[in-house]
Amino acid sequence: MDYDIFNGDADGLCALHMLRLHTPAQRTLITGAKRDIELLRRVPDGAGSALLVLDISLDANAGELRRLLDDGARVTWFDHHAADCASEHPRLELHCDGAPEVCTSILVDRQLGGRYRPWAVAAAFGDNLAAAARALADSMALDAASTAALAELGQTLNYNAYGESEADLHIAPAALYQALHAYEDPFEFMQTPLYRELHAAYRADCARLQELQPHWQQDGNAVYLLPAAPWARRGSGVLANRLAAAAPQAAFAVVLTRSDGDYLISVRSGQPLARSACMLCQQFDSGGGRKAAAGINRLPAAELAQFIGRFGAYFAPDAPPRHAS
Ligand SMILES: [Mn+2]
Repeated sequence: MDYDIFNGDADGLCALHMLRLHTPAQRTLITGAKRDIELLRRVPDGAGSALLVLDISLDANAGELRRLLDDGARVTWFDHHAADCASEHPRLELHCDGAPEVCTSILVDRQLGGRYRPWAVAAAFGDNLAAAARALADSMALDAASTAALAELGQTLNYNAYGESEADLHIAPAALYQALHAYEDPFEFMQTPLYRELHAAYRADCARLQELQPHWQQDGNAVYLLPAAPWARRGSGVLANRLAAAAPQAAFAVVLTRSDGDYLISVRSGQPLARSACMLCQQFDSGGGRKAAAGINRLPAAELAQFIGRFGAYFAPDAPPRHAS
């Protein structure tokens, strides 16, 4: 059996969409909420299989990748998360680039020579890479209104991936992929009732986020605390992206209360090269991510004050730079 394995956010969805517009195939889909990244463990057996893997960290799946390659699987992988464990293998084709200005859909767009570029523009906006998204839009001479519409599309698709599990999401990512895959033109997809409903739900959750105040702030950096509610679980990613867009030089943490009382944390660094978000998050169990955006999957409830203390010290203006290795 062959598999398309992808992150359920805008970047993962659009990357697969572009590749399957280019090379149509019906494969078993494996995906999930944004943080469901250990997806290769869901592949029972790699013997004779072709796997396309998009927008999930190789390092987070390194053991399972080894297992599937040993089974005999052929694997193609596009991603922009940590891939330090990557090694050469005759059946592994890697397109991994951790540069802060690329996302998986941009890597796919390069591979396809810009053939389905409007989807890459939407994906880059969804991954909060506005400058890269605008550069791509300019390369197609897209007008301002069309660019803004693709930004809304990317943000809405990205929003749909946030939740503690797929149960929090309005549309399961595999179903959303199948709905949008019927449309080569993103502007046609944006006219569908399914998309309009999703966009309305996104706007409703955004309205609730507008009312939030910081839980902690210092030196222009801030920590926001969200309650244990489905709207907060869905909106946490939107909030993090909006904060980062509004103050690009600052650092933010969005602390989401899990249904069991522990915390799920997203960290954004405004200085990803000098103070990478992942270097802070890796100090905690279940922490990881990229230089500009990283997270902690589960912080015990009792450790919130400790986290905020370390966050404040790490991003303080007079703290020494932390270079990511
Ligand atoms: Mn991505």
